[in-house]
Amino acid sequence: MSQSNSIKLPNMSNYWMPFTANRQFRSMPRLFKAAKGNYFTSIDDRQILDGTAGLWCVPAGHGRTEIATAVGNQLLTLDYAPAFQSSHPLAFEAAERVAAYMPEGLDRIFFTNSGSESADTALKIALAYHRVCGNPLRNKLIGRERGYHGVNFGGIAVGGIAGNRKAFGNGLAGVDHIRNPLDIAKNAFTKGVPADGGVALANEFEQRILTLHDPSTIAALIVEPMQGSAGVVVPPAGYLKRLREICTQYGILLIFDEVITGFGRLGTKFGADYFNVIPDIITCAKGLTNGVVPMGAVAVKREIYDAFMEKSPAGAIELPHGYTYSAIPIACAAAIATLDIFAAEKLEDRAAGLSAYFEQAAHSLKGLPMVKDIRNIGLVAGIEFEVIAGKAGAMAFATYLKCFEMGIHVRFTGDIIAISPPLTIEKNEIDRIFNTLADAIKSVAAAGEVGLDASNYLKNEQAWAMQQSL
Ligand code: PXG
Repeated sequence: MSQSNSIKLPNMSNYWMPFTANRQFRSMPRLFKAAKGNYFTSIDDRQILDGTAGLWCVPAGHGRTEIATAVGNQLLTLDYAPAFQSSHPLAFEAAERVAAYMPEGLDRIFFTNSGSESADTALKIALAYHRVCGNPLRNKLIGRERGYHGVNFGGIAVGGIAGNRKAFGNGLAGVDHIRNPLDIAKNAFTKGVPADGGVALANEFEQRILTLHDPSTIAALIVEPMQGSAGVVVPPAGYLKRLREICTQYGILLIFDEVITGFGRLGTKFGADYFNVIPDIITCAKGLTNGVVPMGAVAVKREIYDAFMEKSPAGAIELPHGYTYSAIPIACAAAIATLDIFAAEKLEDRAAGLSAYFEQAAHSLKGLPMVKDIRNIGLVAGIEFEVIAGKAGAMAFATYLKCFEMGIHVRFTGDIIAISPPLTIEKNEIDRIFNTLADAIKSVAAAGEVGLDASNYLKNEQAWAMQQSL
């Protein structure tokens, strides 16, 4: 802590930070300057264990030279090729590799630059698919309460997190939501997948939403196999399978948003593999390039792609959609290098092998003060706190800050802490994450009002911030 005088902070006036309390951040900046393996180096030269794989996006660990070399070489060979009406060989190779990694049948790949763009792309493909098939009135989109599908207009319309929607107007018309599967009263502290209630919950889609709208008006249902951003919501057994059956029965496309669950997070390639339920469309991003170059992908069943190819007029652009940076060479290089690492290191199997140990460690927090529920699946855990009246979110935020002080990076959302380490995590590091988290929870809870006051954490950072504002 004595190093604070030597820290040179950037001028923080100009950068408007995403999903961040900007004013508060400037008073206690949390800055990283390097990363390697499972650790960040903070600006004051502390090693911070990455309990979140960045923002769920660095499954293979930080600073992978294979990816850096591939990207660097690619930049010096072909930096850019026009993405519309021309392309480059690596785009096709990346698509072939992604297709091979997808569940069987989802082998037509559209590239985007983020999870948000993947969600909006998938929704547009669903609408355009029904239109090209002669069903333009099948144009409603169904999401789920507490769902997160990024921040673009389509994504927030089908998304179900009120805070991400309320400031941005009326969104898309023709959207509705199925119920959220979280039932703490019934399932608190369940290890892994809750056993009961899945089919009944999924049946509500048919009984409530389809009855209300008429199934013939619904284009697609989009869900995350496991809701990540909403605080790790694991669906009960049978739920996704039943949603699949209902969608198939009524000709509704089922989209799995696998931006978080893709690339090994659950101990399988995709959530679809974990739950053994194959959707019509999968969206992904994040782990696709190990988080280092923005890239997303939308994988569609071949029949969907074929419908566009067969039914569009000859010579027409079948899907008037795409981005300047769709399949930009460096992203393709990064994706191929990442898939090579997954193949060589079998990271999905590694995650599966660690998941029982991780589950045990996560559930060791049961009984700590304020802990209301613990949920887990694969290498993901959510620890939900009791809400303190008038101070929603304060417990989780203070816990996050305390963990940061203690050298562990965790995520907070509302009153929930989420843990999702790189799949390269070691057992002793899993211990360290949960032991530190336990200490942080105890310390925050024991300090009462003082413990909940964010300004009592990261004093060193506050000292730097003061120096800057002088
Ligand atoms: N879909 C899902 C399921 C996501 O989790 C997106 C789409 C959007 O991806 P982009 O690349 O546009 O951000 C996401 C992103 C968190 C957290 O800690 C989650 C996300 C992003 C940042 C933080 O919960 N999910």
